[in-house]
Amino acid sequence: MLLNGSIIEKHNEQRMRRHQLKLASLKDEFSQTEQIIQQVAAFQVAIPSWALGTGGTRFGRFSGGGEPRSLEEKMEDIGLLHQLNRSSGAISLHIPWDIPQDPAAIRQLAQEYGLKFDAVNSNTFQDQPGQTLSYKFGSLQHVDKNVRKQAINHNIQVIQQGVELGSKAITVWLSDGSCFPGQLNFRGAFERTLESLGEIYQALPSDWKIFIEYKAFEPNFYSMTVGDWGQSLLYASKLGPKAYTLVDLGHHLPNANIEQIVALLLMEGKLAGFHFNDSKYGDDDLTVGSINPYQLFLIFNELVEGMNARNMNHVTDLGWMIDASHNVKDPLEDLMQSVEAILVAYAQALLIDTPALKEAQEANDVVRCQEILQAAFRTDLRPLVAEARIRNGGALEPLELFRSEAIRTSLIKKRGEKSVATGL
Ligand code: PSV
Ligand code: MN
Repeated sequence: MLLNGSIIEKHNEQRMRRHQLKLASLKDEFSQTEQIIQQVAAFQVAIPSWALGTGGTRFGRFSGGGEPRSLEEKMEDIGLLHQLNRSSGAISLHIPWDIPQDPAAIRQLAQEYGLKFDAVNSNTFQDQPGQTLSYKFGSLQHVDKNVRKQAINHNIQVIQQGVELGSKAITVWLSDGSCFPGQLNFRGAFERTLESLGEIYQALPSDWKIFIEYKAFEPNFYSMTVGDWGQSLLYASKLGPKAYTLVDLGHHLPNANIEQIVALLLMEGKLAGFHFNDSKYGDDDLTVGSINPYQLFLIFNELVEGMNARNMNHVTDLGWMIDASHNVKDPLEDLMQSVEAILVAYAQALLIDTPALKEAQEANDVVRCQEILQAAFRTDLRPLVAEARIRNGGALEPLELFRSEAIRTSLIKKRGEKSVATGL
């Protein structure tokens, strides 16, 4: 369901005076506010098709009701999100959780909601009903060539489905690995995986990219065959110029310096983009910016500085996606919070006085370096993000409006208390 435009206008009018006051104060203090507003207004974050429903753990799943029952309803939800925040104009599909049965109709629907199709994701970490061979002991790494072939063919099919929708990249995340020492010959697993990825790479259209996502552990707990950024980069380098490393913020060992990883991948021209989320312990898939917003800001600092150094387009040259799971929050509210956190971190990174930071770095003035970074991080730039949103026709306070319009209640009425969205 989309809201009538007049509801958004009324909502904005009621809050406009306060907003203008806060905006004026920022404009008064900083010379670059207009530039930041324009850059934030252009920035889009893709919403994963698998995160519109309630997530769960192996201990249970507590549905909040009104979950989308089909790909069309998921797109309806993202259409609403995008109407409210104007920054969620893309969807990332996970196949076979969401197979577009009628690609032309799905494309038409996406156009109506103003959505693009971001990277498509393959799935060889679960066995599907009726599947011939099992992925219990891996997919692209498997010792049995037939299993590898099945997994390769699935990835090629996903590319073909993506082509029909206008996607330009496939993200491959493998759960392949081993649970016990001795189970796997590491070199053999790497070589088989590389060979399989090579076949998928050959099937990429000329204007497509392949994103290789790494993860330190889970579901395998002794080794992962794409376990860290070094291994991913090794695959990507060997595969060729269309292969890149995808960073999911939850896929590192505790305390990893993700911003440094990002800086070096960017330097090498091998950073694909992100699966944004936040975590305290592992792959917690929590709301972006809910646990460690400073880390998110430091990542954006490296991104802005690194992309500028390579003359990259902030909006189109990397893949910006959320990969989160919502166990206790309303998925749409959670996604609104995540998108807002990403935009705030981006805006703050744009505010950093880069020449001054460079100067302080050259002078080994460590104190000043910290002051410069934290001056930007501690400035409340939410009014700039809100201004970008309303200039694009969105709501000043998307979350408030979502609640005051009782949108979840309407969705429950329409879809029922017990509807279950596909995904994890
Ligand atoms: C794996 O943990 C992962 O991050 C991959 O991106 C999967 O595609 C996704 O989560 C599944 O929820
Ligand atoms: Mn991910």
